[in-house]
Amino acid sequence: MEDEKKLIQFQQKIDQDIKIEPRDWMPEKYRQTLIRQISQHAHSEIIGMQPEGNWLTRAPSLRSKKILMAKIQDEAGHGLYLYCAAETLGIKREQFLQWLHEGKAKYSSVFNYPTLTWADMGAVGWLVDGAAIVNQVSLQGTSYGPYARAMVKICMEESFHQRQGFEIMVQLANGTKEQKEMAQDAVNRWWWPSIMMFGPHDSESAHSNQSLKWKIKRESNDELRQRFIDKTIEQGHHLGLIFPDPNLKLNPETNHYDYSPIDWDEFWNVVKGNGAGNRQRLNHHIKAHEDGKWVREAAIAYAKKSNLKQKSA
Ligand code: FAQ
Repeated sequence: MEDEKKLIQFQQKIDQDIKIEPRDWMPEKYRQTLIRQISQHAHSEIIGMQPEGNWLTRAPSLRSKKILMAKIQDEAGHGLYLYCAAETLGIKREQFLQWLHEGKAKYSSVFNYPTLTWADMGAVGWLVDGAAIVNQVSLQGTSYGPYARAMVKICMEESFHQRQGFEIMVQLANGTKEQKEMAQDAVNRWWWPSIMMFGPHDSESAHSNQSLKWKIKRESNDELRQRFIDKTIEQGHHLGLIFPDPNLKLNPETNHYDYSPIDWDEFWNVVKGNGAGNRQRLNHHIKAHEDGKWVREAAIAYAKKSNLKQKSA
């Protein structure tokens, strides 16, 4: 009875758009859903540094190297904000990483694709960050306070990332014949993985109904995917590049772009760990985590020592 009353009050708060804070009562399933989604979001930011890090040593100018470094550094910061938000739900960072390493926690499917050319740095920024922004702008209104506040800061930086990618695409699309071909090839390879980032169609999405009711998600996977497609097509036209979908047409009745069926077999194959880069991404993360163990231990020992000093002073 007590819990039922609490549940009704909880839903009333959600319906009134009052943020839920770490010390507030919350249903266990709400907490578990947040732990899953926020930690997976954090892992995506961190694993997402790898395909871009791949190009740091080969960026074509000092300017582009500097900008790419700043972008990757931002992604690390986003991972940190999100791990901190997830930790307010009573789980330690080390546990999140263990779940990732054991394959129990996911990260975005899109980061399992290889970045083969410099144009991929353009396509990732333009399309992958572009898709991430559409999703994250919506999540600024999520019902859990620490997650919503992390999103506000992240969104400001993501818009710079999207522009970094678009700038590369503009340069290549207006460059030599070879550069334009490189840009087109990157769009051919990154378009569908970006569309898939939004997750399964609403009818197949296991968590959407409850997450929308609790306002963890503010809009559905398909609504966000459609918004991304509609705004990105116009940008593609500006670049003079062609999207790899012959059915991409503005529907005068809906005023949205229609698109071809998504290859869900490919999506689930990648999500289940069988994409081109899954093993490499995870092994790299595990190795970096193990190699950095002594640094974490030294930092903790140093913090303890300086705490003791402060207390005795
Ligand atoms: N990849 O019932 P739903 C970025 C899973 S940040 C892998 O619809 P939900 C920045 C899903 O987890 C990109 N798995 O699930 C950047 C669930 O499995 P589970 C990350 C996916 O949670 C740019 C199952 O399918 N953004 O890119 C994917 O309600 C460049 C059923 O799906 C976020 O994480 C996928 N794409 O909705 C960084 C945003 N989609 O957990 C570096 C926050 C679905 O039961 C470089 N997350 N699944 O085992 C969300 O908005 C939601 O979690 C969704 C999925 C929309 C991703």
